[in-house]
Amino acid sequence: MTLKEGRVTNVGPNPDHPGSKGAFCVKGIRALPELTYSENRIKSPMRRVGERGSGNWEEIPWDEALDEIVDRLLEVRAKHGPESLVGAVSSAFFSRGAMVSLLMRSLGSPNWMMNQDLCGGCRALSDRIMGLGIVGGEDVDDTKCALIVGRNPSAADPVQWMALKRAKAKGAKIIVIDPARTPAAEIADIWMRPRPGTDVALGLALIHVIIEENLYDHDFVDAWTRGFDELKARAAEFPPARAAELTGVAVEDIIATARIYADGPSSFVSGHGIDAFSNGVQTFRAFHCLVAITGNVDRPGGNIRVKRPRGFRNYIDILHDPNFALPQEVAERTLGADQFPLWAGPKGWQTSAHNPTVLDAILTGNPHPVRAMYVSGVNIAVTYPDTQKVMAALKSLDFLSVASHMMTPTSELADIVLPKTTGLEEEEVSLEPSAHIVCYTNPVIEPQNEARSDFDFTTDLARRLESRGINTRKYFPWESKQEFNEYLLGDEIDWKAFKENGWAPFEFKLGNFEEAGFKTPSGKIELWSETLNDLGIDPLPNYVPPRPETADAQTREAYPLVLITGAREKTYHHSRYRDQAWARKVSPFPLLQVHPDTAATSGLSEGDWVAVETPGIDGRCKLKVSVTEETGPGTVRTGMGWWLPEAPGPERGALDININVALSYDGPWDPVTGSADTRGLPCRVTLIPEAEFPMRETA
Ligand SMILES: Nc1nc2c(c(=O)[nH]1)N[C@H]1C(S)=C(S)[C@@H](COP(=O)(O)OP(=O)(O)OC[C@H]3O[C@@H](n4cnc5c(=O)[nH]c(N)nc54)[C@H](O)[C@@H]3O)O[C@H]1N2
Ligand SMILES: Nc1nc2c(c(=O)[nH]1)N[C@H]1C(S)=C(S)[C@@H](COP(=O)(O)OP(=O)(O)OC[C@H]3O[C@@H](n4cnc5c(=O)[nH]c(N)nc54)[C@H](O)[C@@H]3O)O[C@H]1N2
Ligand SMILES: [Mo]
Repeated sequence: MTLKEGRVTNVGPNPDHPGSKGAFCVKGIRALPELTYSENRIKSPMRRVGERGSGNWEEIPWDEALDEIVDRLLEVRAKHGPESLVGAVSSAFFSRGAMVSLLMRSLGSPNWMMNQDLCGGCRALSDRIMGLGIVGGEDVDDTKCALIVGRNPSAADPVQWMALKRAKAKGAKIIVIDPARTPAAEIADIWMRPRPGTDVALGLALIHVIIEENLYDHDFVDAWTRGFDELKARAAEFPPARAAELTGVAVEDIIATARIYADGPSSFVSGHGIDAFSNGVQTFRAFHCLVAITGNVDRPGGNIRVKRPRGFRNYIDILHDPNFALPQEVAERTLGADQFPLWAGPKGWQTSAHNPTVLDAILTGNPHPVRAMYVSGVNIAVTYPDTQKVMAALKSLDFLSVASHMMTPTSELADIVLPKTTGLEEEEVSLEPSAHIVCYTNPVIEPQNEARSDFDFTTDLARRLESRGINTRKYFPWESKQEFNEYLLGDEIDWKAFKENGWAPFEFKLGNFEEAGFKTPSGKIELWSETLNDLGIDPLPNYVPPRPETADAQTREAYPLVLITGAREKTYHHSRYRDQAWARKVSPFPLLQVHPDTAATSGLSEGDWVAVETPGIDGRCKLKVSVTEETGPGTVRTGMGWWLPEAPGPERGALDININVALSYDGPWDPVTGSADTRGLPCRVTLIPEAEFPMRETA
């Protein structure tokens, strides 16, 4: 950061940083300072005046805003019980996640939503069920083979992308599995283009070849895994020829990949493309079994188990710590815990709720009323599927408060809005698993206007609740953010040196399985999962045909194409930065990628405005056609997060150009995570008349 007279004038990369090694994201360099000094930032707490969503606000002091939130939450609680309160946040990877959950617990509610069912939840649960502990630990720098599955690192992760290019330059093989020809596919030695949602068959076929050709790591399998014979039997059902048929990939590519990958050391680089769909956990299980049987666990060039400094706690640990727990019988009533116990509730991954179950409870009062919501750091009116339903749910609440940087389609529906500090204005501690360091975010400037940090105002709310006779101390024992951060950091790292450097390395060992163990019933990596078996779920990775293939003939005819959503754009972070002129100049329109052959057969041309629809939901999303070979024939691909800050509220375009308008959140759901499909869906694309165009041509 370059500062002049207390103002950030420049943000640049840091080649000395052991995590980034000088790689940077344009959003960090450009969008973050622009957001911080933006005229569009929420300057002060605000109270709605007039109808919900009418866009009329009055600025009020913090004291008044927080007192009103406390009053209103307690009112709803008195009338409908503690469980009628729900929190919403993006995840528990940042302090705000823990804050939202702890606030709800203070009030006696186990219910809080996060968007990980739409993000990395299937990967995390597969990893956890098998006892691997490798999420985020790809050792790309030392690898001989990077197997990139459903990941587009050039757009989504510049640090990883630079590492992959370095590895390639040093002679590592790059293998990509992606229906789209991404920049990673362009530099790949082998690129396989499966039909969306079929990857599990590929994973099982790779295992098949590796076992058949005796290329697996016998010692590792014998010492540290359980269920190899069962996995072998399952993989035997997936010879390359069958997988080729199921996925559309060439037999030779499967065999060549298996041999290169088994040679290793190999690193499995996974992404969102095989996550967040109704067979996401089993898909990840297949690839995680591949990692395990080849011994690529916790060895250089493979997938490293997450290490941490002595005593270090992350935000999720707090949520699982008995000191911060709700009584068992209350925790068990988390919405969705009965159906998805490994996801929601006390035994669940992050203890959060199942979002679609919460939305239904809001709208129907079943299994009990949910009447008030506290939202911080998530824009659910854009980023959850079924935007109409989400907005109807938000509109129906008795009380909604939203903390954010800017007004969004979510905060437009609030009763109280709180202004949030940006990353330039607040302190944060985080673990960087792939670099084995803890990172420090230094608050380089004072908060603009009235902005405050999540820790600060949530703790303030907790103290106000305490003065009303509610014991929140148990959940909020820290007096300051610094005290909280020191609590997280543990005893190995010297706080002072850590703050000065901006990061701290720590001692760690590789391959210390004896000492570290595997957190499964058997204490080994479970290729065959006892945990899943006990829940009546297939204990082995299984193939489930994707939605377009299981649809009935009528649906197939009406929805002849396959839709992928979520392709990341360098300029935007989900729904963020949509008001920034530079970003809109680079990426002015919500695009739908269409292959030239599909364009020809469907009568579509470059620049056409179209409506995209999927079965089981009324909404239509308007997108602009981009004819490109980046996507395959029959598969159309789009991004996510589109809305227009300048459009009329409260929707601001979120019912028009946001792909989630055209997606259902009602299932089918992954049996473990409850994830709904956001890709691999049957869809239809129709031209729309000029009168319905959602935006002017010159943005
Ligand atoms: N610039 C930018 N960077 C971001 C974000 C952002 O919004 N903007 N968001 C961040 C977040 S939270 C996330 S979760 C990550 C997501 O980033 P990634 O993990 O890279 O995920 P996506 O871009 O959704 O998809 C990756 C690839 O999966 C492919 N894919 C789609 N369906 C399938 C399939 O069935 N099989 C296979 N094998 N591949 C498939 C897509 O074509 C795409 O190329 O990005 C992070 N980085
Ligand atoms: N169809 C479809 N839907 C998807 C996806 C997809 O691929 N396809 N991707 C999914 C994925 S992977 C993800 S991660 C989600 C992302 O979903 P969201 O997390 O909702 O996405 P963002 O746009 O990043 O919204 C974050 C909001 O929080 C505010 N904010 C940022 N930092 C803070 C903070 O520190 N405190 C507070 N209080 N507010 C803050 C921002 O101003 C912004 O309004 O979307 C999911 N939705
Ligand atoms: Mo995500």
